[in-house]
Amino acid sequence: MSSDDAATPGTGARSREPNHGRRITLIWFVLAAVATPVVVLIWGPHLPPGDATVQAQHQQAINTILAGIVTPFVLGILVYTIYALIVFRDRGEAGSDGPPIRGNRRLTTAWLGVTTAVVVFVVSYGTYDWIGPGVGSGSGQGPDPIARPDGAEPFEVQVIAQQWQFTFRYPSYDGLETQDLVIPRGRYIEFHVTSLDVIHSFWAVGLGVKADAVPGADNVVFVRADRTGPFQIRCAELCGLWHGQMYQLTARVATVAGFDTWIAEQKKLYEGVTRYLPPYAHVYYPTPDYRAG
Ligand SMILES: [Cu+2]
Repeated sequence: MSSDDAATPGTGARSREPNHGRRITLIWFVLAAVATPVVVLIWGPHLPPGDATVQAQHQQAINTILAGIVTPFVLGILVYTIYALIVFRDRGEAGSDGPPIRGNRRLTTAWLGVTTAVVVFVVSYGTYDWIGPGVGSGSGQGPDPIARPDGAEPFEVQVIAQQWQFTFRYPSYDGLETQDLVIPRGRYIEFHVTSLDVIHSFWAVGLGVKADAVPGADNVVFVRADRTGPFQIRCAELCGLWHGQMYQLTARVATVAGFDTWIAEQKKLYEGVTRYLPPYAHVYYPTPDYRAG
C-alpha cells in the first residue's frame, strides 16, 4: 500500500489497492525471461567441470539445467523480497502493512506443486543420465558398477591413496606403479580407487571424476577423455595433517602414441623397484601377508 492511501484497511481502501500479485509476477516474468537464457546459453558452457571428458560433459549439462531451473526461483524470491521491502514497509501509519500471504491457498498450492515437480524432475533426470545412456559414471560405484560404458573393453588404471599422495598402477604393464597419472585419449578408463591407510577421495577435477578411496575397498569409476591436456588431482576428503598438500598438477591426457612413449619411460625409470611391489590386486593390506589380500 502506498503512503498516500494509508487509510485503515477496509472495503474502500482495498478497492484502491493495486494488484500486487500481478505486479510482482510481471516484474518477475520479464527478469526471468531475460536472465534464464543468459544463464543457460552464456554461463552454461563455462560451468565446471568443463567438457574434457564424456562424463564431464554430462555433469556440465546437468549443472546447466540446474542453474537454468534455479534462476527463476532465485529471481522470484529476490523480486518478492525487494518489492515487499519497498512497497510493504511499515511507514509508522496505522494499517500501512501489506496484504498477508499466510493462508493464501492458491499461492501455497502453486509453490508446493511447482517445487515438487522440479524435485521429481531433477531426481528422475539425474538417475536416467547416470544409468541410461551407457557412458558409465564419473563417480565411484563400488566394486560392482551398475552404470557401465557401452562398447570396447576399458583400460584399467589403479589409483592408490595414502597419507599424503596418490600413486597409480597399470596392471596391463606388469603392475607398474607410477607417481604421475597419464591416460590415453579416446579410450574408456576404468579407475580402481583404493587406499592404504585412511579415507581419501580421488578427485580428478577436469575429468569430472570423484571417487572415495577407502582402505580395503575397490571403488570403480569410468571416464573417457576426448581431449589431450593437463588436469589436476586433489584429495577431496579431509585425511589428516597434510590433506591440503595432497594434490597433483602434472596429470594429463595424452595421445595413444604419447601414452606409449610415457609408459615406456616409466617402465625404465621404475625398473629397479617394480619387482619388489606386491602383486597387482584391487586392495592391499599393510600386513606381512599382504599377498593374501
Ligand atoms: Cu587424502
